[in-house]
Amino acid sequence: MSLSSLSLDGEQLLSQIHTLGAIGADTTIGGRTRIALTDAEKAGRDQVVQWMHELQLEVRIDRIGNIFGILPAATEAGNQRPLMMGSHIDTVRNAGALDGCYGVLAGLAVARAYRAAGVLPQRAIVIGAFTNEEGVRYQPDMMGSLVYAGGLAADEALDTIGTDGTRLGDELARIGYAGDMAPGSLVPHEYIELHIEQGPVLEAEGQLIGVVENLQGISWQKVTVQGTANHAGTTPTRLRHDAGYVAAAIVAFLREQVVGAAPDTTLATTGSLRFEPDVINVIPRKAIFTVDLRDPDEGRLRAAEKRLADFLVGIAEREGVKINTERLVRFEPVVFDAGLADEIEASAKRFGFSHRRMTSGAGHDAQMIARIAPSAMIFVPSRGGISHNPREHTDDAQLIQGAQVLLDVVQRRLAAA
Ligand code: HGY
Ligand code: MN
Ligand code: MN
Repeated sequence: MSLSSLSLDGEQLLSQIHTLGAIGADTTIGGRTRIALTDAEKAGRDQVVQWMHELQLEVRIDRIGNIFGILPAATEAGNQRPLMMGSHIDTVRNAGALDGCYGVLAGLAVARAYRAAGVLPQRAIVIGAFTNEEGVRYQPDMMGSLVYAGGLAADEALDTIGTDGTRLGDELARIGYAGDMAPGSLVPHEYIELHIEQGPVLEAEGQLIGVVENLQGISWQKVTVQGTANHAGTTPTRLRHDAGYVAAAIVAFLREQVVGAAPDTTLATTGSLRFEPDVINVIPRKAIFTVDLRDPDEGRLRAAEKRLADFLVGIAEREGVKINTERLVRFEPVVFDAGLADEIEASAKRFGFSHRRMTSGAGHDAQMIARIAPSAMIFVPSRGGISHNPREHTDDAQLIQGAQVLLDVVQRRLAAA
């Protein structure tokens, strides 16, 4: 079968990645920071909306601030169930320029290919930029796509209080993205998300395209240890109720006993940890930290959560502290649409791009949209497997190759429409 007839403007895609990557640039340690609903993220949103207008896309914003650019179909019937692409443009702190942004801008590149050819697709094409995929300021992550897929009520999401004490709905209104479209009202016929792998597999194996078949389960908790502040110099160890020691023991337990039980699949991360009163000569009275557990298998993920829960009971008793946990996120593993995965693989083959089927380690909006439409993902390599880091990098040629596969898959899916 021949390759798709439309052509991708790779240079424009790379240029837009660069331009968006400069918004929220961090001049101290590099990278950029566009945490959800901050002024920097608003600036990123405004830029993407402007590019959507330049492509004469209809721009719609839903109640949780998800942004949609719509390229209409050639016929009215084709507007009913659009083909959706997209990702997110919010970032973690000191992020790379590609995570999420690549998928949104590649979606615009697909729309641009249709515009450049002067043709309308058989089915409407929608490019989405979902709100708060990273979940750094407001949990859960993938929030905008979760609301869109009906997994979280919009009103509940709007009332979410962030780690900075702000209310999500107030911030959304403040940045001017409190839309009126009902989340989920544009029901996608199918959803394809192009994303960097953010891991080491494709580069290590010299593969160009990842055909993502599934995505691992995610469990986020906030753990609070309440001990007793006391003098660092006068308090014998046996009399201590040291929240700092307990937190450190839990983090060590996660690596040794939880990951240790399934070292090839279970992952555990404590990304945020703070002590109170947080001074050098006072035994911490309190430790507040996060636990991120992941595994592609639901049974192993549950076993990991249980191991941790049992350890918390024991150490609380031994050390005379109180331990509370708050669940922040719990998403089961997701299997993507086999037909779409086959289509992606066939496209990579046609281009002669090396490829392999794989699991996504990171969470993505596709895992939420998979609740309402057949969904799949395309990965491109990440240099050194680095992501959530200013050093995040994918070669220009690889970025263009991924977008070519996206365009090819979209055209084939629409030709079958
Ligand atoms: O946490 C994740 O995997 C995603 O980056 N939100
Ligand atoms: Mn992402
Ligand atoms: Mn991310």
